[in-house]
Amino acid sequence: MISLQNQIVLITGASSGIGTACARIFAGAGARLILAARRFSRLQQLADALTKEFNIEIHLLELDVRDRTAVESAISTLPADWSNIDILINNAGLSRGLDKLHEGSFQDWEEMIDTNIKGLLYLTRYVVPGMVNRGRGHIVNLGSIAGHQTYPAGNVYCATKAAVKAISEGLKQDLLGTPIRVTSVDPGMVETEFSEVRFHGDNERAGKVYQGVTPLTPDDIADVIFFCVTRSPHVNINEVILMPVDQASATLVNRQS
Ligand code: NDP
Ligand code: 8X3
Repeated sequence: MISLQNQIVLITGASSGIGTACARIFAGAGARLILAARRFSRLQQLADALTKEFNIEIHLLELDVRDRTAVESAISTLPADWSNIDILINNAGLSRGLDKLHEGSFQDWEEMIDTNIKGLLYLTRYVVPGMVNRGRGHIVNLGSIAGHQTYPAGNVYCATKAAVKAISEGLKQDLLGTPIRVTSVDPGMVETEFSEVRFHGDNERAGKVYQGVTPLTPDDIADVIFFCVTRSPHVNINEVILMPVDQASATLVNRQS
């Protein structure tokens, strides 16, 4: 197992769910954290709590990953002692709507494609060249079982996660010959703000997604990511698919009524 003490870890989507859980587990290991999201006040609260508890250094980025110029500027203007990013966790992402394709909302599609595919590509494109130059680094992408199995009305969200799968595989191939590692962590059902966001703030509908099942928690995912990045430097975990015991596929869920 390798130490994360003083390693620089950039986590996108750190203001909620899996990203917040990642920030906590990496803070506990003594990493230096760059936390990015649009909701800056949430990042500030998280940073205050983690700094107090773990006495680590944190740098915050108020960033919309869909904005390529903003991503370029955020990465290129990092203070010198924050610029050598060791681990990039491309976690920012969302689903919008659960509609038949022929009835879908253009705005929902664009938001998912711009965030889950283009945002992830922008971060990767601006961070990875530094890793290549330094000869060290690890990229962890948040995929999903939705990238392996398309489910009814999942259409565009599933397509974005299938794209993440292809991008992770392509990046691994393109980095062959370097020591840089690439991992895709692909969960099933995790209880976060994900469903509230998918249903545009309809909390009642969101709650029903997790009714009668024991879903994964954000900490479960952070734990797996932590495992992947702390293996010996010659080990690359390409892909991890994990789901709750109560789930067997994107559509097969065991609910206690
Ligand atoms: P949450 O809604 O709890 O968190 C999503 C995070 O993404 C937030 O911090 C949000 O921050 C950030 N985000 C969204 N859009 C942008 C943007 N344009 N720019 C910057 N940050 C953005 O959901 P999860 O924690 O569940 O989701 C994290 C990842 O895990 C996503 O990629 C999701 O697809 C994936 N995933 C989730 C599963 C689940 O069941 N929950 C299962 C499989 C994969 P802010 O709004 O402050 O910008
Ligand atoms: C989130 C899991 O099954 O809701 O990626 O698409 S699912």
